Amino acid sequence: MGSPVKLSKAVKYLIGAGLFALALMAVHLDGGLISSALADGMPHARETGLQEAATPVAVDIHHFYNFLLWITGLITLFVLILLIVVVVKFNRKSNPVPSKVSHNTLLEIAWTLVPILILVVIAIPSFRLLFKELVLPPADLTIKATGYQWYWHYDYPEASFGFDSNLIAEKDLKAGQLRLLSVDNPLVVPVGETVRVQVTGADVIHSWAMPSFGVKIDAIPGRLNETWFRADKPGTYYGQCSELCGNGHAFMPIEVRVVSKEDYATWVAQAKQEFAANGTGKMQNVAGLVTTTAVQAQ
Ligand SMILES: [Cu+2]
Repeated sequence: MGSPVKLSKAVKYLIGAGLFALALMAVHLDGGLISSALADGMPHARETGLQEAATPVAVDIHHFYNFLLWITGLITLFVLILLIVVVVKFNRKSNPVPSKVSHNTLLEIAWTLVPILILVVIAIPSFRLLFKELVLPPADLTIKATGYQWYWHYDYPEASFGFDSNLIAEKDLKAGQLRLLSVDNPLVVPVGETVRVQVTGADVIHSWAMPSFGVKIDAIPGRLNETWFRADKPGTYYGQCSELCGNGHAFMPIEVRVVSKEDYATWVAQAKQEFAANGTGKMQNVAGLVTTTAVQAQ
């Protein structure tokens, strides 16, 4: 430091870093807007935001995410300004005789209290969101998702049927089906109804994750986890197992079709017969719904 050339270089680096951080933030917020335009519950190339929210919980997660992005952005900007002031005003050349001040009570109280206040402001919506996710509202429908190496099995205990849901291999994809996301038997749920999802693992830990629903919950052998969603728009939504579960981890996607109540009733009637007839539709360990025991892999 000291020479004007070095000084201007340092300031330039700082300003450059600050602008880069702000640009990243802007692109991120913008990415959220871009992805909102695509209402189809799947990831897209080059998007930087979150997948479009399809449930009230996901909407709240997006709000909280944007809120945090603003707070962290403003703090970053504030620290950047302080650093620039220090570099410009207090270098050896412009400030040859340093101040001997060792403390300032008011300043010290302020820099303790302000971060506490910021954390409280973050904690309030954070806890509200956690409660919304974890306290299940009365459900219209219960579904049990069991993770296997490497596919999902779904049970509809109220309608007494279940089925396996397997990835469609790349060579078998038909028009409109997605590589690594489409499955042979998707989960089907009625639109606008509260669905309770009970999740467990049959062999190792998996994770049932649906980004557009704001749901990600571990599927743990010997334990029954619960979550919920209410999809407000009909459509097809995709998710993936999100816990490294072995070499087929990338090949056990989740496909959820959200359909009208009438279509759902028709599908249930058909599915009961179809899955009973082909033998894959046996309900698996219904006792697990209430006793939280593990589903046996055999
Ligand atoms: Cu898995």
